[in-house]
Amino acid sequence: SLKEDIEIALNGQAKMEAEASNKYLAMASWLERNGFERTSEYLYRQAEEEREHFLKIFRYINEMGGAAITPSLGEVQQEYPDLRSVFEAALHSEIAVTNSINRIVGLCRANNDYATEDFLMWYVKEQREEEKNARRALELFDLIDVNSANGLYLLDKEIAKIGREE
Ligand code: OFO
Repeated sequence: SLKEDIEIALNGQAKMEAEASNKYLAMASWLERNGFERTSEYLYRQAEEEREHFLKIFRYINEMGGAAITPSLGEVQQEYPDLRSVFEAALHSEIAVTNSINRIVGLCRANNDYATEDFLMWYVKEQREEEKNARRALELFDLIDVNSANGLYLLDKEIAKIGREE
């Protein structure tokens, strides 16, 4: 069974994953509306992955005898000034998720909840990968000149490859 503190923290994390999914969806839409076809596909996939992350926690809470609460989600940013700012926002969001997961792992340890700690290790690994990918996207902006003739086209193409290289 779940300690109350951990149940609350897991519901909070589920909400954060659902919000991450919505953020990626809005980013994918912005990219699609602005001609960035490939990165748009990439972030649509990310949106689906985050939805899975959400469901996985949601169902774990119930499996452990807790009560999974359907989160109400706030507004997400719909417009971005440029391509780079989308990927900056993605990295910030992933770092926030990592910090939150780490905080809950600490809570599990303090409460001797090894089952939940073990469950969360999947997220620890996943976040390592997602942060790496988000950092890699930003690195590409240093390698490819946005202002060159095909700069934006190339960035769209190269960033979209990141998710496929795993
Ligand atoms: Fe990348 O947020 Fe889920 O884990």
